[in-house]
Amino acid sequence: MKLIGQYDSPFVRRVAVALQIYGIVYDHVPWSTFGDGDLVARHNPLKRVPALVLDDGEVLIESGAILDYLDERVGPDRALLPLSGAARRAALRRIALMTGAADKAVSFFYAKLFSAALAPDFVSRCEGQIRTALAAIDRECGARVGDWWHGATPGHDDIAVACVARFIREAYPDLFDPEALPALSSHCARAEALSVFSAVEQTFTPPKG
Ligand SMILES: N[C@@H](CCC(=O)N[C@@H](CS)C(=O)NCC(=O)O)C(=O)O
Repeated sequence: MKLIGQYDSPFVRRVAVALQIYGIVYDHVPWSTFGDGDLVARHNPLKRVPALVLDDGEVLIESGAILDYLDERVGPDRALLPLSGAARRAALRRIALMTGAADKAVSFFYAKLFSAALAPDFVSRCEGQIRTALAAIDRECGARVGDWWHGATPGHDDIAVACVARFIREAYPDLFDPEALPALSSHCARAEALSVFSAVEQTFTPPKG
């Protein structure tokens, strides 16, 4: 199995952390979607990462779909999402909030990189959406009992929160004030201290426009 993409992508990293937790061995192919765009496109016509190439050559794209496959592969007892009910819906909502914030943050970053000027209303809308998503997840972290949402080890929602928060903190330091986001910052520190996170980390490097 090969995981394509660099670990400064929160989408690639959330798959990589899950692979570490599952104990699945894989080859990491750290292609950049810009510098290695043509290589990435051979596996994903959208020229996006992550892409997971299975041993029989099948290629999975989209982090949520990849994790869905991996949960199925390890089986219900080791899946990193509650299997049903309110706990599953809440976890999926947290994941949607954070991956949505990451989608916004990534496309806003590209817009700034490739555009000579952006309309101020667009800038404040994007920045506002990122800020309010972070504030909402900070409140959820603060209301949680225990270190993680589903027991003793991180689930897909815990992982998405930590990976996306780190990406936003590095790509938009002005939008991430640790003092204003205390519960989220504690969550990130707890996650980053785990070997399953530190084994797959890379400081954000902006693409060259
Ligand atoms: N929704 C996708 C988002 C993936 C994504 O946006 N990846 C970024 C890297 S952080 C990318 O490949 N960007 C290149 C591009 O969109 O041109 C997922 O969950 O996998």
